Amino acid sequence: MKTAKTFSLAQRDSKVAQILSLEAARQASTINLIASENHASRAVLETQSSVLTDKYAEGYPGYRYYGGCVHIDEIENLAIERAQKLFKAEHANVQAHSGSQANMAAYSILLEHGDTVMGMSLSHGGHLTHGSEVNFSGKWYNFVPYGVDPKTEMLNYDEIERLALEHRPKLIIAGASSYSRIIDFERLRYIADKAGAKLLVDMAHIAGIIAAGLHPSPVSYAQVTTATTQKTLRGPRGGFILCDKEMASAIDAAVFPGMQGGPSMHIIAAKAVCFFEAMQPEFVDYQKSVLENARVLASELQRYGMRIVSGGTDNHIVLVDLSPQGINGKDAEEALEAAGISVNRNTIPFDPKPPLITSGIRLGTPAVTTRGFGIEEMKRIASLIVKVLSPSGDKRAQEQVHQEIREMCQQFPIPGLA
Ligand code: DSN
Repeated sequence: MKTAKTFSLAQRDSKVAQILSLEAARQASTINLIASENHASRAVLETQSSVLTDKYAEGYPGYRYYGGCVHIDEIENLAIERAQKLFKAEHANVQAHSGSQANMAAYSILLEHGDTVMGMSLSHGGHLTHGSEVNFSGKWYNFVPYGVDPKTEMLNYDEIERLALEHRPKLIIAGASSYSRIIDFERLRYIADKAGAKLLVDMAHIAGIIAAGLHPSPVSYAQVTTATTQKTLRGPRGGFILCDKEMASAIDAAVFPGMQGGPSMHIIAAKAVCFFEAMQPEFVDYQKSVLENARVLASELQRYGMRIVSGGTDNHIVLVDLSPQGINGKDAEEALEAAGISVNRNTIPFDPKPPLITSGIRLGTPAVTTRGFGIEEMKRIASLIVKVLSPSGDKRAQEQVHQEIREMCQQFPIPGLA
């Protein structure tokens, strides 16, 4: 039997190669304002497609159920050490395949099925795994949702405290997918302690901002912190968990063998690269620009008469209420997509419209900032969004905007693809 012949992707599977090149072209010519997305560096992309794809490594560094793990141990230890250093955590688990699985693992050691938990309502900005009834979290645990204040559209900590003292949850989970304000983790820990609950923080969206020291860190307040690496942290798609030493072995056992089998070592290696990149001084500059770009986008849209939920932003997210414009989130998402601007429809707090329609759109600045967009580009994007969503925003306007977007995109190539 001869050794398997080596083919490039294009030679081996032209169909997949063609779809990948179409997606690369789409990304290159589209302005990506999806708040949970980013453009990973070439180093991260390269690591993900490395030889580590081939390796099984059930277990943890120093005790594996497979031979040949010497370099695997080195890479996982590196990822762990870097995560611990970056977030000043006593312990890191870098094997969780995703943020949802990181949350599932954390719940599994903090809760029994049927226990009461408080989490931010999905319709107010929380995450699917924070108690949505269509998710395992809402099915297995008794979630009491908390939301934002109807007037300020910000978290009302007095109300959260009142609910916690009334319902006495075993756990409070904090963190959000479409909340644009600073989260007061110190206050939440105070509330959790007063109610006899533990605090779990899911910092997935803001992990990069926290790593850069531009948002308070939950790590010293939460008993367990979960996150993903692909959002503001700009790494591969995956999860990780931080906790104190005393919870380390329980968390590790909850991930493997509790929930997962073999770890994705190519992704763990890419997480190590991502943590390294996040330790560099330029990463702090990048996060400063992410925040500045979001503030400029929000204030420019306001200047054009759009309503920003909570009146502004402290992070990378800008949540726009389109009700005054008389357009729904679904139609806005589709019109912007046709003009080369990628966003997602999003419920706004107290939204009268269903989740597939919504009254709002969520915008985010991590991906465009990675491309090098600054204040001037954000002002231009705001004006183009307004043009597409205005009553005169017909197909012709969409095409004019698309042309401008293509030109802007050419000036700012995606670093990982360039
Ligand atoms: N669904 C993701 C988001 O877009 O925020 C979070 O997992």
